[in-house]
Amino acid sequence: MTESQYDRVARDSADVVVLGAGPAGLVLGNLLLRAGIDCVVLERAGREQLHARARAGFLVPHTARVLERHGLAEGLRKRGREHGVCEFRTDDGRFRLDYRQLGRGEQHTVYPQHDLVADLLSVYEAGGGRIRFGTEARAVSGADGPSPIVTARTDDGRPEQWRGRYVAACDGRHGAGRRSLPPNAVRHHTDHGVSWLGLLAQAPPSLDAVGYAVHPDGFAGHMARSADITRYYLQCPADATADDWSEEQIWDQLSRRLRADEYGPLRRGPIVQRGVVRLESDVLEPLRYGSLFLAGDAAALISPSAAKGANLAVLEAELLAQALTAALAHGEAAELDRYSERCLAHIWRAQEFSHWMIQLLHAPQGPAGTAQFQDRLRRSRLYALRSSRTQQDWFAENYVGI
Ligand code: RFL
Repeated sequence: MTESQYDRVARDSADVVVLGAGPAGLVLGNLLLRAGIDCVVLERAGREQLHARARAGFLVPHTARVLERHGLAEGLRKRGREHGVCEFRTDDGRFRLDYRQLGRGEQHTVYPQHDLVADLLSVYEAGGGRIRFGTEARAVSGADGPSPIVTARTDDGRPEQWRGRYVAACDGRHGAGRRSLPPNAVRHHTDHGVSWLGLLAQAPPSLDAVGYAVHPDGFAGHMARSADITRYYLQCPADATADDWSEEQIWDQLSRRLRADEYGPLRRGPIVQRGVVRLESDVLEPLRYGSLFLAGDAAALISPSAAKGANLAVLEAELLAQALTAALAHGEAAELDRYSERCLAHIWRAQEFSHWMIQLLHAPQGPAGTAQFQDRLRRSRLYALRSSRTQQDWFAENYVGI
């Protein structure tokens, strides 16, 4: 950039520059705002896009408690629905786990992620929070010093620079936070070798439970989202594209795998959203690089098999807000030093359980002999889950815990 171009770059500052307005960025933004910390949120998408992005729905009790604790739970309290039963459908019949009666006796709250994002945004803006839509962070530089700089570009092509004392990268797995890490950053990554066709159907739920179908044709899942929207998953080939199936084929496959003939028909309706999700996981270690901190999917990507991603994002955002507040308002930096370690303990626990779920729900791949052996292990795992109270308590604690 020449000097005259540099002069035309809009420059601004905030104590904390937050990248991304997903659950992580907006919980963090709200908590900083409440604590009187000067912050700004830079978001690549427009407001309408944020309101329309349907993703997660199952929130664990810890997430509800965080939102409640900070006055962010009004929508969740009014429109969220409690949910505490899952049903497995297998070759050996079906069984239900009422996890409200197991483990710690806790349950999920079903509340669509885009509604949560809309709530967080409206509280943030009502409190005077600064947010810049249509502003894509390109890079973070100077994170090894006291005033990191975020280089950004607006939708209409204008370059911007934001100087902060800290940068919180909450901009997901493809964001600028990850792209700006030093070469010594460690990324533990695994591809689980499984793809799902993720579907949103404009149809009421077909079961009064989360449905997990373990079928020779592949996994199928059923999760209520609201009275008239249901999320379904269909395991699909790795090279599949979202449009490979007609709506009729999708419903036929879902019915077959969820064994509708035996257990009752599915309530069909138009498929309003579809996309292929590759089940991958990764964890960045550490989550801090000088004055740059990672949270949410930017810190660790987790496969949706155990519905933990948005919940981890909220947990990390609260820990980061506490640590940044201690540093900026009270001059205590110890919590910032502990942030990475504290989050990683939760992240790895969630990764392990999510990995266990993947192994439970999908036929193993690989050479025939090994795959057969693994398949027997999987059946044994299902049997233990069906018959052992100890195993069920362990499942429940991990399923709704974080
Ligand atoms: P998000 O939600 O991706 O938000 C990141 C934001 O950053 C913006 N952004 C940028 N902004 C500025 N500059 C850049 N360079 C930027 N790059 C990106 C994006 O526009 C976006 O607004 O990340 P965050 O906040 O970390 O939250 C993570 C969760 O969204 C994610 O983990 C969950 O959706 C995962 N997940 C689920 N998690 C649950 O806890 N329970 C569930 O039931 C659940 N179901 C799911 C899921 C994820 C799914 N997909 C799409 C993989 C179901 C599915 C199908």
